[in-house]
This record gives sequence, structure tokens and C-alpha cells, in this order.
Amino acid sequence: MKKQWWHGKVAYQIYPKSFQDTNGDGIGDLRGIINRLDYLKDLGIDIIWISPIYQSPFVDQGYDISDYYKIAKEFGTMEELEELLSEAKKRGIFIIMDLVINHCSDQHEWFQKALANPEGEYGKYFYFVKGKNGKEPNNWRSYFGGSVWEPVKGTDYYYLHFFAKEQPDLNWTNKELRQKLYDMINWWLEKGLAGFRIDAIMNIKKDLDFPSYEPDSEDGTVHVTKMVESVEGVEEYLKELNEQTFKKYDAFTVGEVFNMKKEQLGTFIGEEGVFSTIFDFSQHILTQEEGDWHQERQWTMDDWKKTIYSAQEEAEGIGLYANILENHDEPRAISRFLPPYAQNKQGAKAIATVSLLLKGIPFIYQGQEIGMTNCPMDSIDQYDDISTKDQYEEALKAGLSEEEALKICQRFSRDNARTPMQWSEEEQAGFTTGKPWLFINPNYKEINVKAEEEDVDSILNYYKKLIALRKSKEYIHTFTYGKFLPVYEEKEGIVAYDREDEENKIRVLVNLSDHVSQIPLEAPIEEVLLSNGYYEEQKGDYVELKSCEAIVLKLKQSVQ
Ligand code: TEU
Ligand code: CA
Repeated sequence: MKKQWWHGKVAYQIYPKSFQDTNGDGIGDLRGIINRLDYLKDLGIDIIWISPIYQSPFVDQGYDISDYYKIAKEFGTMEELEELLSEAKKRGIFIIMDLVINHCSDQHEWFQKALANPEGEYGKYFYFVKGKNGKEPNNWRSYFGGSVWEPVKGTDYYYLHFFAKEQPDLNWTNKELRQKLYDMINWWLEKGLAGFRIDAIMNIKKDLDFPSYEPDSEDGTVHVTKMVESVEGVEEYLKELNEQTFKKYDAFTVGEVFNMKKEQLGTFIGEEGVFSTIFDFSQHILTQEEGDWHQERQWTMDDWKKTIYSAQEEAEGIGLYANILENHDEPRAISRFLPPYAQNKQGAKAIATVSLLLKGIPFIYQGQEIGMTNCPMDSIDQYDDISTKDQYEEALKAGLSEEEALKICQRFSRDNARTPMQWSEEEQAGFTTGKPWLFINPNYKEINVKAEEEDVDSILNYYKKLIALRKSKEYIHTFTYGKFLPVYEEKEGIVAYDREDEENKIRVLVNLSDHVSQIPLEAPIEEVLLSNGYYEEQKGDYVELKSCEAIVLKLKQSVQ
């Protein structure tokens, strides 16, 4: 594998609205991020991805951008962003921003002009299509529910939006529009950004025949991902995007890629790939049907582990995945992936061990490192997220009772991950001195940064050790480039793998079953590198792991 500057790094996602407020308006801000850089440095973070901070009406929490060149006033100023970049640089931290270029906000100047004259120059920046017999052009259903088509008053046109109606899709067939986006991206890279996380990018390619498909819902609509999966050729746009922007700056890019055909992986993350890496969402897809929260998926711990193994094997010899347990769209990992007996401190450390030592670039989502959990609310009105409200309605339409629909939201709501960061046991969890924009998880008195910094056994201190191990001089090469080899695949509840290169053979052993397990070793232990238990040296030819125990061993390499 050709070496790249971002290999071997550990990344952290900040959801700025919920990270740290400094002016008491209840909304996290850039100053808050600057103030917490030392915290992140101490954790061992090299790259920070900040969810959108551009000017926005916040219909979809900043994923609806009304000016790509401005910082949202809620978050601060351009000067503060520049200060953040230079303070990060002093600490050897790279900053990447979110790049939302499948759509913009309906308040963006381009769209305002387009609406005023759909047949004019700016109309071509979007998709304005005439209806059929007074109805929408086709039966596609948007990610946030309802048709992807919104009628334009006083005309027979509809405009296309894959997400909310306030997020009109940009027309990538238009060269002029593409050029404007490239100029904007390069302007940011010139400022000193290290790269981008690229939002919803598979959606930029549309089937311009706009065909209706076989409905997958009783209302006659079909989820728009049906089109995304059917249409060919998105990589042509992505290649041009890369050539015109990222490549020139040797930027680090991570694509939010769903619905990719497996055989395309090389095109995405290979040596000449269009992105540095893409997220591995396979665990999330296993446990939740996209766009249909109420359709329960049955899965076991062993399905989960096999999903991780296959993703690792897919990428071998091609490139590196970005490995995540959580992000701002997904429930908290402890609540989501762990069975009830493992939803505790030990379990949190155990899945962290599984995730952070995989081959790839680990991404930690804010709060994951202290073991934040889901935050169920008792009424749908308490939720803020647009997708949660839609999924609630969808569930009711599918015949679920209000109580059942609420239960689904409590499990899967995106707000589970968006509650404010829990910094301390002080009022409002040390997040704000004002009224927080979203409810704070009442468990902040126990789960918070300050308490965990003071407790040597905390989840936070374990994350520090894990990251330090991964990046240590002795093992960074093995964890970055070493092979991933699953072991004890058939042993129920045991998630285990080797990371191996010429120098080292490291075995990661995690017991996610509810009982003690004895695991035979074919080579003697040279060193115990990390353990979340009270591991007493066992000189025999096996290790014994209690439920939720994790251990990382260096095994003696056999001399041939
Ligand atoms: O998400 C893209 C995406 O595919 C979503 O449908 C995701 O599956 C959804 O959040 C599940 O409810 C990205 C962003 O991460 C998300 O926050 C934005 O809302 C979305 O794009 C639109 O920009
Ligand atoms: Ca603020």
C-alpha cells in the first residue's frame, strides 16, 4: 500500500451544535471547539471532522446550506474558524469539514433565483420537471418521507428534493454548477482545511428518464434509494470532482457512501480511488433497514461480528475503510449493538476494542469515548429531528399504535446521538450556562468527562489507552498496514482477530457472550498489551475471558 499522510491517524466527529456552548445561548459554537482542543489532543485525536457549520436555516441541522462561503452566526465567525484552524495546527490536529453538495437550502441564492424563473439560468442548477396529468413526475419517496417532488406555485413544474423540501437537489449534469462547487471546495482547501467528509454523495447521479418503479409502500411510492441503486455512472462525476479539487491538495476525504456495488470498492478507495476512504456502514445496515425504522431486523452478536469480518476482508488489498460505531445519524453504540447484559462499562470498552483496532481509520463520535447512551423521550413532541418525526408518522401509517411508534423512535431516533456532550456533573452537564437547544441525557451525573478523567478505570481512560496502543511506535505499522485475520470464527459470542505483519502478531480477543469462555492459544503470550479486566497472567496455553472482557495480546511469532 502506498503510504499517505493520513494513514495511521485517529479521527473524531464533532456535532457542533451539541459539543460545547460558550456564550450561553444553548447552542455549541466554534469557541467551544477551540476551548476543547486540548481535551481532544490528550485523547489522542489527529483529525477532527466537524458536521456542517455553514450558514443555514437548520431545517436539517445545517445539512441545508444557504451560503457555502459563510459560517452560521449561531456558531461564530470566519475569524474564529481561522483561529480554530491555527490552534489545531499548533497541536498537530487536522480539521476536515462536511461537504454537502447533493443539495443546498431552499434559501440559497441560487434556488431563490431559480424559483423566480425555473426556465432561466439558475433553473438549470436544479431539477425542474413538469408534472404528469397534474401529478408528480414519478413515484419516488424522499428520505424524509413524502414525494421527492414539490410543486412550484403558479407553474406546472415540480422541483426535486431527495431529502426535505427545503433541500433542493443540485443538478450535477450542469457543468457551470459543478465548476462553482469546485471553486468553493478549493477556496476552503486554500484556507487550510485538510479535507472533507462528503455527505450523501451517491445521490448526485440521477436517472434522467425519472422512471417510476414498482411501489414498495401502500401509498404507491418507492424509496428513492431504488433509483440510486439502479442508475450507473456516479463515478464519472466523482473522478472529475477529485481531479478538480481534492487531488490537487492531497486532501483527506471520507465519503458517506451507501448503495455502492461491492465490485466498485477499488474505484472509491483504491490507490487511484476518488476518496481516501469511505465509512463502513455494514453493522448499521445489518441492524436497521434504511428509511424504515419500524421494520424490525433480527440479528445476533455473531451476525454482527461476521459483518465486521466481511467488510475487513473486502477491503484487504484495496484500501482502508473508515470504521465507526456511531455518528450523528445513528443511535448510541452501547444501546444499539450490545445485549442488555453488556450495556455497561465493560461492554463499552469491549466494543471499543473491537472497533478501534480494526484495519482502517477509526472515527470516534463525540461522547462515544465516555460511553454516552441513547436518551429516550416520553413524547414525540420532545424530539427535534426531522427524520424522527417522519419515521413516527410512517410507523403510524403502517398501523402501529402511538405507543409502539414512540418506542421505535426511542430506539432509532437520530436525536439519541445529538443530545449535548456531557462534560461534568454541573448543571446542564457543563455544556451550557443557558437553556440547551436539545434535552440533556439525565445520566450526565454519572457519565461525564470530568468524572471519567478522575477515574483510572473509566471508559474515557480506556479509550486513551486504546488509541495510544494503536499509535505507539512499536505497533503503529502493524495496526495500520498489518493484515486482518479473523480467528475462532465459530466460537459463539467471541469476536477475535489477529493483526499481523513481519514484525508482530497481535491478537484481539473480546468475549461478548454472557458467559466465561476459554480460548486456546497456539503460541505463547509474549506480552499483554491491553485488557479491560483484571487479567492475571496465565502462563498456560489458553486464556479465560469473562463476559464482556477484552484483551489484546502479543503472541510469539513462530520461528521458521
Ligand atoms: O445522511 C444521508 C443519508 O443517507 C440519510 O438518509 C441517513 O440514512 C438518515 O440520516 C437516516 O435517518 C446525510 C447526513 O448524515 C444526514 O444528517 C443528513 O440529514 C442527510 O445526509 C441530508 O444531508
Ligand atoms: Ca453558543
